[in-house]
Amino acid sequence: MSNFRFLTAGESHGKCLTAIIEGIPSGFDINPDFINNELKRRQQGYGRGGRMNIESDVVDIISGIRFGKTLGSPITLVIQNKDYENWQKIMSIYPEDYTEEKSFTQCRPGHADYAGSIKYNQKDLRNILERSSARKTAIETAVGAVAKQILEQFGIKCLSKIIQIGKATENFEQEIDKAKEQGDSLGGKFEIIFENLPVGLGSCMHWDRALDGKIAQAVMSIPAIKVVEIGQNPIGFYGSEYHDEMFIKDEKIFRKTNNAGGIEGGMTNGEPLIVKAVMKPIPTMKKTLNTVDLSNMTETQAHFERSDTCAVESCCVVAEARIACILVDEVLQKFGGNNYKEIIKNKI
Ligand code: EPS
Repeated sequence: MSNFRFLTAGESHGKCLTAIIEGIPSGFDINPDFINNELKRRQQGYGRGGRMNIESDVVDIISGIRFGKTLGSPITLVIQNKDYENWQKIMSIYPEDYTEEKSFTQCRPGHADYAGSIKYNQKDLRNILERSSARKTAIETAVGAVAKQILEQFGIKCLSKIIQIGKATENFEQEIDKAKEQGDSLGGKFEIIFENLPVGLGSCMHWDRALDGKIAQAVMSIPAIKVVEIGQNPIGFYGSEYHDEMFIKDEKIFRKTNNAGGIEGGMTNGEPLIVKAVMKPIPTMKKTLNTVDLSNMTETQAHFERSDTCAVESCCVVAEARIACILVDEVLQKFGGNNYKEIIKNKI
């Protein structure tokens, strides 16, 4: 049973992106400036493409908040797609507006095009691209920014950093410039830390309640993520080297290491939660790949449309948001209650 749940809707070049969040108790502070700042963070980062010059994502909160506080009712968030102005005819809901402009059949290896076209029986791959695009992560970032603000009211804070871009562990911009010159794309690795989590979020009692499992699902399902790690990758360690020994001082348990990344037995153990993830290079590239044109089953080159050279920094912001949504649900389950006052009392 989830306390905090949400549903999003919206196509990449449709009118807007929308989310309805349900399960937030009344009385929590929510500041739209914080959400907009997170949206800005997601849009930035070296290596982003032309679409980011068109959009300047801003959230419109149309329900659930009054005078800066949650009402306990569903919260509705909307982000307009500015680019929709250029796509109105192509994205029209009316059959009489049908045009072949911008439709394509040359599937991009690595994207959702091929499997999506078979699954949803679509000849025009735009019908798959529009929802599978990472554009939808803008509204997920807004939802995560609501979750983060609630977590902050429990003293829980989030930090993150980029560890690697392509093969580089420094001079990231140079690495991205090189890929751009070659019409190529680059992935990378990032790390996210949540501090000050209470002990016992998640569960060791059922597989689907384990916190590490929930986090892995939430991060792995972000477009282009291929690897999720919690804490230190344990490959090659002896057990005596890997596990975080426990000590006691002034009646307080402490550890000198955090290889477990803050989770033992599917539950938080009071140490910082450390999540690392690897994003693959974006599959839409000027340097096109061999593929098949699904309209006539002949070999051709993959479809290219404006894209990003590298979106690892943005992806990291999205992953922070996804993890925040999992954590806020766990925190609200643990402390219970219908309003801020009740819940904070349960925490103490
Ligand atoms: C994105 C918007 C998209 C892409 C990118 C993410 O805009 P457009 O398709 O109009 O250029 O820049 O999408 C992908 C990387 C992808 O694989 O679909 C955004 O808002 O983040």
